[in-house]
Amino acid sequence: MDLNDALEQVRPYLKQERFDHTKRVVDTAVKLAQIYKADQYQTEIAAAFHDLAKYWPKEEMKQIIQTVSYLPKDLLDYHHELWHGPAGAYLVKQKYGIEDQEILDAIRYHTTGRAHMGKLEKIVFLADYIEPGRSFPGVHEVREMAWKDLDEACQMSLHNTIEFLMSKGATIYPDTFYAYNHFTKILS
Ligand code: DGI
Ligand code: FE
Ligand code: FE
Ligand code: FE
Repeated sequence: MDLNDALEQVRPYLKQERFDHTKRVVDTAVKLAQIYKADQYQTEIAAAFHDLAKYWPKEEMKQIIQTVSYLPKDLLDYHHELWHGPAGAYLVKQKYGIEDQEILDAIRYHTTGRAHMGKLEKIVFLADYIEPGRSFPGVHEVREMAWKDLDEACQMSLHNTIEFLMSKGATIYPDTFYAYNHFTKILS
């Protein structure tokens, strides 16, 4: 499975705009991988598949989370937007036989983040946030930081996301807070 194989596998599951986003995440993640010396192949595969389950039927994702023993059941108490990472990681393993835990974790945690993320997880998490198609408030500053300090850029993106969710009165999944606290502690 190379990058083009992976992109061709995900393409039918995504709308055109989401597929274009995926390709920009791949490009952005590969640039980050070069700077921070992560493996290019793992980066390409994780980024290509990160949103595989973005449009998966909600009921099927719910069933995956309910039945797969290692997936936390409390995800079901939060917004369904948080299900596509964990469900996607499971599907990538089942459908394509990808067993590389670093790739699977980068897909699984790409939306929420978590404390103690590995390098590949951080790269996919950040690339998803800063890819050139994104226009979140504050994304410009995060993009500039991304080339200087991976942890600080992740901390900034988590800060912005938490602020955004709170401003909407939305709930925030605990892993997002754990990720934010982790980066904030190691940077202080
Ligand atoms: O799938 P993408 O749109 O490319 O991006 P994503 O997987 O990072 O999804 C981000 C969306 O998830 C964003 O609109 C905010 C929403 N969201 C809802 N609850 C939470 C959350 N994001 C985080 N990090 N934590 C939450 O608890
Ligand atoms: Fe996503
Ligand atoms: Fe994200
Ligand atoms: Fe994405």
